[in-house]
Amino acid sequence: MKRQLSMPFWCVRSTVGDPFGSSVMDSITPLEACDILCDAKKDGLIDFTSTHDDDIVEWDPANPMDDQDPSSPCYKTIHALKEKMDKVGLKMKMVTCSLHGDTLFRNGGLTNPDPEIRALAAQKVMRTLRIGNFFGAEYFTYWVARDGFECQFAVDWKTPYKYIENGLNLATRYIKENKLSIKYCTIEPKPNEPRGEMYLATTGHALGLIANLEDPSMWGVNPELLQHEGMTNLSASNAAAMAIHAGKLPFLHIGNQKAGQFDNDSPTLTGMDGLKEMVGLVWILEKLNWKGHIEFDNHVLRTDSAPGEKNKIQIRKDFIKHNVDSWRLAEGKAEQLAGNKDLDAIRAKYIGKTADIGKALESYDLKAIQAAKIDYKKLNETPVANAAIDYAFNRAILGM
Ligand code: XLS
Ligand code: MG
Repeated sequence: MKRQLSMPFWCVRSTVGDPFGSSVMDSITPLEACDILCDAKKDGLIDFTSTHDDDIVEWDPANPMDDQDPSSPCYKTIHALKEKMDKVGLKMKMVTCSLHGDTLFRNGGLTNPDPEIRALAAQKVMRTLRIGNFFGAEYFTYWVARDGFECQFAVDWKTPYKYIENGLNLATRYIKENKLSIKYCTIEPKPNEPRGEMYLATTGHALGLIANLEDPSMWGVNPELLQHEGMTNLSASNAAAMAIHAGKLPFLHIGNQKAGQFDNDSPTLTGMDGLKEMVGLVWILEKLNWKGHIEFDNHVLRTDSAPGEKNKIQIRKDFIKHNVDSWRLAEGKAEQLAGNKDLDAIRAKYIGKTADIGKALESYDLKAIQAAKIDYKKLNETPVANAAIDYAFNRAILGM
């Protein structure tokens, strides 16, 4: 399936700094980023974009309603951006509140132990939701960011999950009470950032917490694959499959990652690892008939970044094209695999076996299950032969 694609403001505005070196690329303004994104829309590369509040407007904690004030820089900027986007039909699909950039939130945003800091985080979330509504955004994302800990003895363990629930319920109430455009919210889990631990480390953590929210039907997840699960050597395959099974995967964040390293955020399929895993992930999305969209969340390679006025636009344009082309490669290959009858036949030899006892298990027919006579020896002596399936897929992936 040819999926709709989104490229966020923050990926385009990134100047590609890291903890050991400052920015490589010259910075660009939100309006310059918007022009790059609008060109990508005109060129048929992307359909949507998304943003943190901080990617497009400054935050003044003393003026939390500035988005409503026509004389404020915030008001003027969001109107100027929307005018540009409307001209080319570029849609703001998702908004997310930055609770990581400002130093105030270094010990957490929604989970900060100080209620005044939590209140500022809540005000910032509400402003982000209003900005999202202004753009007609459909999704609000909560990424755990600094909601985590560097020292376990420094946490009042009775509170963090309660505070996250409070914060997310507040977002849902604000959306409903003000009838905002946002129709669904997502949690974006991540194991660490970059030190310590985050409270919602994985897709499973996020799905578990959703059950405790006031309105679980408003909340899903947007795992960032391969990066966030890969950081702790978890698989993208079961993260996506479990979220789809739960009916809670509206969109995915996509980029590349060498498993076990800190958030590489390499562009799609780019780098030493991950090609097979990405193709496998997209194949799973096809096989499960998943209908959601793809949002890139990665950055220009540090090597490919370069300072200089003339580079600052072109490198970012090339980055978008590279992401889109690479995604289409993975998507094309996954479609080939999913439509390949020979591969289906090889899989069918080993998986998808049916028997009456299967029905009994699914319908909880306890008597039939208890009474079933099953040939343990025969089953135990039958090799499973996953390698044969993998070999067939490897041949098809490598085109041989
Ligand atoms: C960082 C996250 C972040 C979210 C949006 O690792 O991917 O960029 O996607 O807040
Ligand atoms: Mg992300």
